[in-house]
Amino acid sequence: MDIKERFEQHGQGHVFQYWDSLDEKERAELLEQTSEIDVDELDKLIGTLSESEAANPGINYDALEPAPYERMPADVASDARWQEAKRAGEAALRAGRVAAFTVAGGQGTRLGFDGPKGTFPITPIRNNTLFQVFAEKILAARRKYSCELPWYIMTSDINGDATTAFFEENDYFGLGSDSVSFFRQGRMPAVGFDGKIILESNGRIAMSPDGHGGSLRALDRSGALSEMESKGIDILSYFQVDNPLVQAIDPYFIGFHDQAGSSMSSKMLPKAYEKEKLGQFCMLGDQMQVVEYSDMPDELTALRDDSGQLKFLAGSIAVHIVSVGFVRKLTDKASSLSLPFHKATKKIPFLNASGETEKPAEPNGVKFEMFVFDALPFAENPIVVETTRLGDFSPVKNAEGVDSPETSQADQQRLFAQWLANEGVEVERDTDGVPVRKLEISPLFGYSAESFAEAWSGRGGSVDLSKELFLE
Ligand code: UD2
Repeated sequence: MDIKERFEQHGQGHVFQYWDSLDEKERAELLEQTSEIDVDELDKLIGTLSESEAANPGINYDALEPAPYERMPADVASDARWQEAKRAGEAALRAGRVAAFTVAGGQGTRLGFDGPKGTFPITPIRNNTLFQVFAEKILAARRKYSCELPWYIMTSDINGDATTAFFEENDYFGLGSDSVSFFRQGRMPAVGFDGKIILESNGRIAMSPDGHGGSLRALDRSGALSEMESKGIDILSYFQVDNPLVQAIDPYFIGFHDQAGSSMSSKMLPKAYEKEKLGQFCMLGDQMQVVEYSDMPDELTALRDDSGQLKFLAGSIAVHIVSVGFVRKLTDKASSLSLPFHKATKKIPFLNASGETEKPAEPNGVKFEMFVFDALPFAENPIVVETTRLGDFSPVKNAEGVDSPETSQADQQRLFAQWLANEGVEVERDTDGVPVRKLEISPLFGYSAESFAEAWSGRGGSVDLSKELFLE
């Protein structure tokens, strides 16, 4: 059936109302936009417009319990269980079963940075970008485990071209262009409260990225999933573009996941304070679920156990291992599994009666997004593994204040100082624990406490601590 007819049948024919006045380029663009829209899916979403905006409208909060997690022992090196997991993870890496996967489709609006977020400079001395930090972590793991370890990066319509151009310009940071793949996430149209798709100009629909949950179907649509299957890759190490401290490739985490036969595993941090903006790992009956911080009722967030510790302690830092077979299952057209869409009421620029694009003063419609952690209720044996804050998490979200470039650089340097201290080298620190003189360690030298210790012992010699220190 003709695409225009299909939209008309679904009450969305107005998106083509200016067709006759559009030039060829505009027509092609509109056809591209409309071909991305699944009108049946959209009908269902429009049917929910009058329902609550809560991301998990059906959740029975009274039945919500904290999810169990694998606690990190004080001394990982002498813990038999953790060492066994590490061996399993390293074996999977050596066998070439692992790929890295970064979601980098977001817009970085809060950071106020004009460009793909991964191109933001973040290291304290060299000002290396987020993408370079991850690239070096992946390169280091490739060297250590002699494996291909390809890297898949999800971009979006907004930043896809700029991202690939950036990798080209930087010669793929030594990874080789054939082992770094980019694909774009899907888009969703914004709709008004009346259920009509919003036009932002006479030839353009207001569309936005479909959320990081869209990464699963984009993996399938782009052919990345089939490519992994043909290469024997069954483990995806998933992380967000905004977190330079992430252990992009963590053999312990991979090992726990593999040993448990889990389809999706996650890392947790004990929340630093009640209202920390982290999703919450919960159980609803026998299903694991992340409840986003904004949806968690205050009474639950505030609950404490007898020892005074938060009852809902396990915060999600958006670091997962996802099995490739699970992504295949979730994206299989024949399966009835699908991630729910979350609704967000927004001010969406629209085409006004005088034919101009107008920015509304009040919210005028709804955007739809999927969240990757909504796959957890479908997962078999999902496990949650504890990590340390400095060892895995210091995101760059805001231009200033909490989770900003300043806090992230301070955390990077705290971590590097800790690695040096483990080897008996004390750098001078201020009262906040941040080194007084700048400190940076390239992931190619060390990307974890253990890899740093190995490199340090092999290096020999001393370092000059009277000035800033960069190790690579
Ligand atoms: C996310 C989690 C939160 C916590 C926190 C840790 C959600 C809803 N919340 O919060 O629970 O774990 O991270 O840092 O995820 N992205 C895309 N495409 C999109 C939207 C986002 O690729 O359409 C990427 C984006 O580039 C970024 C990541 O997803 O890498 C996180 O997105 P965000 O900044 O919207 O998530 P945030 O900080 O609200």
